[in-house]
Amino acid sequence: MPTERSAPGNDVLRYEVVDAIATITLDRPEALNALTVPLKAGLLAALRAVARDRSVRAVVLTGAGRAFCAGQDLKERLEPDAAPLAVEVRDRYNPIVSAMRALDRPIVGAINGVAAGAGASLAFACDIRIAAEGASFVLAFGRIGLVPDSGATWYLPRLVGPAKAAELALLGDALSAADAERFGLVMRVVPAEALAAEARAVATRLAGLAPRALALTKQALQRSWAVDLDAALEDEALRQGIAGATADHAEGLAAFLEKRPPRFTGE
Ligand code: T3D
Repeated sequence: MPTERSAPGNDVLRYEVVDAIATITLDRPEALNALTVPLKAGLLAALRAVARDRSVRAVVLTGAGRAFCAGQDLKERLEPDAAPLAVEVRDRYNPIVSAMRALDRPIVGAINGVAAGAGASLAFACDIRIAAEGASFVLAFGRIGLVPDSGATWYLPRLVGPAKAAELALLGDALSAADAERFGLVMRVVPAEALAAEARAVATRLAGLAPRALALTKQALQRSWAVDLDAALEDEALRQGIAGATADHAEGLAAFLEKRPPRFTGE
């Protein structure tokens, strides 16, 4: 059972790979997993480790303790050597969101508690979210005179629609897990004690599917947001040509005809 920590010298993030599933845990529970420079570096390193490790077929992103992530660590921000805000966002937040989007494996967000500020943005950038009953999403940026960042203005309208996104972004009210499920932001809400198992079960299902088809599907869904229908139709045709040429497609067909579960290899 291989287990490793991701970023050398980083004690605020856990990275474990077990049975084709990488679990990334933000691990500063005393500060609600608020994002410091080392935590952001660790998260990016973990995502890059997944990108390199073809044995990983799905990722679970979660937080230690009672919160998922409280966004930027506001105490660190007051330190004299803190980078200017635009630089911090451009150089340390945006690469994480880009890496999550570019990763050709699905990311399941196990939202174990409050996801605030950039912590909410990280949750939005996951491909699927499952929430604990007490979890919530708070676009806390406005409360401290900032604007939503780390992809929140891009993801949120697409996930919950423009009206709800405007309400959440402008007022900064907390969206409960139950309401998040009602708006389709989370796939399922479960008791806190069931969250890890539930997220792992979804990740295990994903890990059993054809990796190439999943990667192509993730890309196609994201690309669809930027193109018109004609372009999306052509994009689907191209991707189907690629998927159709894989050994996994042949295996899927054979398994169907032989009435047995498929064994996908990623070939
Ligand atoms: O670099 C840049 O700044 C640009 C990027 C910006 C991206 C952003 O994320 S901006 C938004 C930053 N985040 C916030 O504004 C959220 C701040 N936190 C809160 O509003 C609340 O803590 C929560 C709604 C998340 C949870 O409330 P509650 O009542 O459950 O917990 P609490 O008592 O407020 O917090 C518990 C502890 O965590 C507390 O520490 P203490 O007093 O027990 O030692 C609190 O200070 C700490 N904590 C919570 N959030 C942060 C934090 N410490 C540092 N930074 C935080 N963001």
